[in-house]
Amino acid sequence: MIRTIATTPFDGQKPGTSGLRKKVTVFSQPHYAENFIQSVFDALEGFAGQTLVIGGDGRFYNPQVIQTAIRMAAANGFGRVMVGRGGLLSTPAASHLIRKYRAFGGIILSASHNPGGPDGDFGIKYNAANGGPAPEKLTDTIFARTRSITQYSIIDTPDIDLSRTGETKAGNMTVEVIDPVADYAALMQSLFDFDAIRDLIRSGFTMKFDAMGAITGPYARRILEEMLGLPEGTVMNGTPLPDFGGHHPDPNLVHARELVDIVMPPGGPDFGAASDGDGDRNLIIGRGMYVTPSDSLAILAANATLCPGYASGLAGIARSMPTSTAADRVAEKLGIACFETPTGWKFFGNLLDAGKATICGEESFGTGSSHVREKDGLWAVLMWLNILARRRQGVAGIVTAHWREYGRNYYSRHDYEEVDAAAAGQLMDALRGSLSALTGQHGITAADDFAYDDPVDGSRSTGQGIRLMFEDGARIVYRLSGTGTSGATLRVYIERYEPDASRHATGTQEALASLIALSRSLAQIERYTGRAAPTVIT
Ligand code: VG1
Ligand code: CO
Repeated sequence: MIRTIATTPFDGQKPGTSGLRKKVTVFSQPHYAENFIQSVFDALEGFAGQTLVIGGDGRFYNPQVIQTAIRMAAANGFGRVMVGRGGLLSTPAASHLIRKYRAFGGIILSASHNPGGPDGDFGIKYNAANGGPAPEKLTDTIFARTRSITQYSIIDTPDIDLSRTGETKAGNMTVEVIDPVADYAALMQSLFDFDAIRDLIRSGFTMKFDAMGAITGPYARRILEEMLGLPEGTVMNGTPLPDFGGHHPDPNLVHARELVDIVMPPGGPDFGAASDGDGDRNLIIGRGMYVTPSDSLAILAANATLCPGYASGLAGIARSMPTSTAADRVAEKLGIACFETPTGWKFFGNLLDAGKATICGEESFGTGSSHVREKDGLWAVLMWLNILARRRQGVAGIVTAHWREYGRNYYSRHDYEEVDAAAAGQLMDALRGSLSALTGQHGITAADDFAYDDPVDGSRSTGQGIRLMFEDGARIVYRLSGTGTSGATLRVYIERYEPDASRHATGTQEALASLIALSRSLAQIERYTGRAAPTVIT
């Protein structure tokens, strides 16, 4: 039944910040997905007879690649695959399953927050036995393999029926179709005080959760509506659709407009949240209050002991380099370590495995903890609910009290999307070349190209973003996105610390105005990209 198919390498199968992401039109070329999956298997050792978890965010082309991945896992000698019913698994749920059932690893089919549909994006990422994204060493091996691949193995078998839970066979391999939500929901119940949240809801608390037509619909309906008792309709856009219903499933103020318009005005619900295509990001808003992801990380860390799963305290906090330093102040007060890693969740894995960090976060709407090895959208929502239930204070009250205690880190990210890739590269090169000249000007006390030395395995990652650090603690960071699929996206991260509570009510863009102007002129953004302003501001 095993067939060996001759193939030739494709250019550009280099995994980015989070797996390989390309247009569906690229992925659906004959042998394209097969080449990448075989390269993943070729880069691994010792999986014969072991378990592989497979699932995806339900986007267009998911059903086809799920079947291919199952057939190839069987041909390559895995003993069992666990697949979410309908081929569905959120990224954090897949991470949990790998850990809980001691799988060898997992394949997650997703391009996360990137748009879906026939003209949208598709993606494949591999997660290792710890449940986390493949570390750079492994993604480098996978990439090298994609450049020399000559054949792949696949079994000849009809499509597996993934519509019902239960066991069947694909060749000699067992295929177990599981409820995608059950194990994850049980994990959430073990971490958070569901009784306290139910009491809060009975007291009249109201919320909306926007699944954005993507994977978290079934998870949110089960947990928020069925288990916690929020009324039906709390979950909006709750059915995973191949094109996400036309949504760009990126939970920020721009793309989650529908939710923001419901929650922000007076008279809106008490709380609003959203998650992205694959369920690992979160947006948190309260009536009249948007919580920046960097603040959310700091607030969750400061209040963690209110949640049963974290009652004994945190070992440490980790944040990606561009994330604001709000969490650092919390770590300092708690007397625990704070780690600064490059962008991408793969860098948190070692810290979590070694027990050095308990809570991690990125400015890009990602927060998570040691419960899995991915960021986790619904986890963050439930942690906020647990904190709201215990503090009996609104979101705005909690955020402003946090600023009063720790000071406020005004923070914004400006994205210049789909700019010319060569021009973006030149802009970064020019900045890199001017680092020493910039030091000493405009109050810049240090400027570098961020490099990270992993404190656990000693590996070094270079070229992770250009940092300009100012004497008053402000920062401007520049980096190019590693998840886009057309042209380049320049991300500019701007941060300023304001300790004085009487100055905490300024609008973010206004508070950062002079730094924003400087971020544009120093990098000569308009000259290189032709753009006078960013396309997305968060
Ligand atoms: C972006 C974010 C990064 C995040 C990554 C994957 O990467 O900036 O913080 O880890 O997306 O998230 P980049 O390289 O485009 O800046 V997800 O939800 O897309 O898996
Ligand atoms: Co995502």
